[in-house]
Amino acid sequence: MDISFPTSPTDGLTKSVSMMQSQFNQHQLWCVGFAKRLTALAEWLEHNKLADAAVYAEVNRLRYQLSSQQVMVAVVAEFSRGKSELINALFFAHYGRRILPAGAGRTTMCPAEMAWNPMLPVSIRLLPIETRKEAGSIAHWRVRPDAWITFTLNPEEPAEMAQTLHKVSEVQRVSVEEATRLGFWLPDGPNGERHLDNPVPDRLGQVEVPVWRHACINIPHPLLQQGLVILDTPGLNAVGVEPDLTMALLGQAQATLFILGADTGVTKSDLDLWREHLSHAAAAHIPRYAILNKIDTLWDDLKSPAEVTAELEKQCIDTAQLLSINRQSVVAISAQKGLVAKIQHDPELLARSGLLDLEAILGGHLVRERQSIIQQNCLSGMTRLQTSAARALERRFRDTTEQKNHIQSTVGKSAQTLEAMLASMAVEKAQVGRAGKEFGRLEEICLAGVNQALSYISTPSLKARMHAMSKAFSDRLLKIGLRQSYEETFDALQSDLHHCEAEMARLHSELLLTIKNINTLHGFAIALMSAPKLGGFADKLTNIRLSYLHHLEFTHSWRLLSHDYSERLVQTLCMQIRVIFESAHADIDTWTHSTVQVLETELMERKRSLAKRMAAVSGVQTSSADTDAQIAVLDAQLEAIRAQGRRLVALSKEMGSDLNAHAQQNLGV
Ligand SMILES: Nc1nc2c(ncn2[C@@H]2O[C@H](COP(=O)(O)OP(=O)(O)OP(=O)(O)O)[C@@H](O)[C@H]2O)c(=O)[nH]1
Ligand SMILES: [Mg+2]
Repeated sequence: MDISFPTSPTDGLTKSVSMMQSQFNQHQLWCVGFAKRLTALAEWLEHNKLADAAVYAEVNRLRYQLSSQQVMVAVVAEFSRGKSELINALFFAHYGRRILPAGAGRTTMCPAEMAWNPMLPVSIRLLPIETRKEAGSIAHWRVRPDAWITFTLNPEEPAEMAQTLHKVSEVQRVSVEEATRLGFWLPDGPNGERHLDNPVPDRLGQVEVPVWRHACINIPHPLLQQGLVILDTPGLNAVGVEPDLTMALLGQAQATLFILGADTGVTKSDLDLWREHLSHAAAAHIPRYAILNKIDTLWDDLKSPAEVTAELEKQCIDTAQLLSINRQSVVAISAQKGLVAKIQHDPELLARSGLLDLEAILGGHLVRERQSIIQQNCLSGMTRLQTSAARALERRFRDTTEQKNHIQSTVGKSAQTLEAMLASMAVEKAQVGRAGKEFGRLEEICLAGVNQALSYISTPSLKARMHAMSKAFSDRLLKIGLRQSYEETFDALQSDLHHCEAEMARLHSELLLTIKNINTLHGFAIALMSAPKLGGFADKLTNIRLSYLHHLEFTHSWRLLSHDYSERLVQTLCMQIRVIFESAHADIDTWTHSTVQVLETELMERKRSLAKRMAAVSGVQTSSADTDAQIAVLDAQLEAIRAQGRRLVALSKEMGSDLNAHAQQNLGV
């Protein structure tokens, strides 16, 4: 993959590869190495006829995982703390100027995601604010390209590009009625008092609202190219902030940077924001860094450097204490000086800005995060591939050995004996036929059990639960009892997952017992995969449950009085729950598919082996020279299978996993 910087007018700086990029590059190397080994394994499986449709599907899934894993970093803060400036300094200094608008007062008016998708033009896509009048969360609008307005960007013309990106700051004046329809005006309190968070109308009774609801900036950058997605957010305490943004996007982020001003310290509104969006249990699972920005405001020529450093350190310690995080998670920087230093190629100022420390932390974190996601997913997929290949090799080895034993047993046998052998094989054939029927029944049991398990997490059941919750959000006057409905729905969802897993475990025990009988009675060696575990999905559900809880607290309940707000909130919530249930469904489908495939392959291979043995006995020449030749061919085949086994062991080691000892022993390697 090409990881050079995009061409820009300040190429000098772009050549000084930052620490963050070099860490990402290391990870990229790891991914490339892993992808190469995956290709080697896939080719080897194909060459040795060990690949079937399930193997191809698994290989493609792993390739997709390697290429598409995104890591989202959300930059969150009150307005004017320097979020956009920090993004400029971290990612866009090589354009030689400020690219995202950053200025005093409220600047960024809509959440802006920066990512790189080579299939799309370099552009900014904007979702008009009017879409808030219609139902649908941002996730819903994402798949409606016609609703977005696209402006192309020219990376060769940074000034022009910056001007187009100013759109994220655009505002318009609308009547209070229109602002209410758009969700920027909260209803009056029960006694007619105006809500304090509402904007102040001008002389014409109009208020300012953003022009755009969401921005997606598609821009080439080495880090974005490698799956990093940066989310710039408007000051979060604003009225009308999308629940989609706060919940879904922050929930998706793998790291959050919470920006504070060293000039102001941690203010009450910073603390409110932290408590509301970032301190709850679900958010605490995501690495959070507090970035003490604008440290240049503490640089004071009248103080000694030691005094300035001590003052800064005290601020970092205080910040860590106030936010209840480690001191190591607080990073002091000056985004603005970092940007200037990069543009003016001033290494001293760059070091003083603290930006390099932040890049190092961020790079290291992202690499670890991305690598762990990939390792978890890819290594387990790789193990599945190796296990299925080993199983196929074992089967071949067993059949060839049996064939050889049969031929050896024909040596010097009379015609009557050979006939008797054929007769016994005919009996075996009938037996295999009967086993085939049992396999059919086994498949039926399997599919019926799976259907039963899936009924707990199926779309109709989920829809009914979601409907009940949506109703609770929209119906209740002053939302009394909403919390109870919310808890009840989540309890029910957890119990659905639990019942589904329990049914799969029951099915697994039943199948295991039947398979054991078939193995003993008909001489098969079928191995059943362990039942799918849904604990990971239950954990995700718990995280979602926790992350929305604070919306239901009394202090926030006034927001829920706005019908549009609560509708968007519940839509986002439902969408996240649906994703979990669909993933659980997909896992069970994969398990079912593989189980049925194992049964069918076992039966087919057994029939094939029996046919070969019958052919060998019927065509046997009593001359020992012919028998010797047949045995020599089979010996060569056995050696070839052993060699394949050794190669598989070696490939597994290269992949960082070991083929299980049982398979190695069976293959004699
Ligand atoms: N002195 C100093 N000023 C900074 C620094 N970082 C940002 N600023 C200034 O602070 C102001 C606000 O910066 P922005 O990047 O627009 O802040 P923001 O958090 O994105 O604000 P919103 O978009 O309104 O939510 C701008 O004038 C920046 O130039 C810094 O490190 N030092
Ligand atoms: Mg901004």
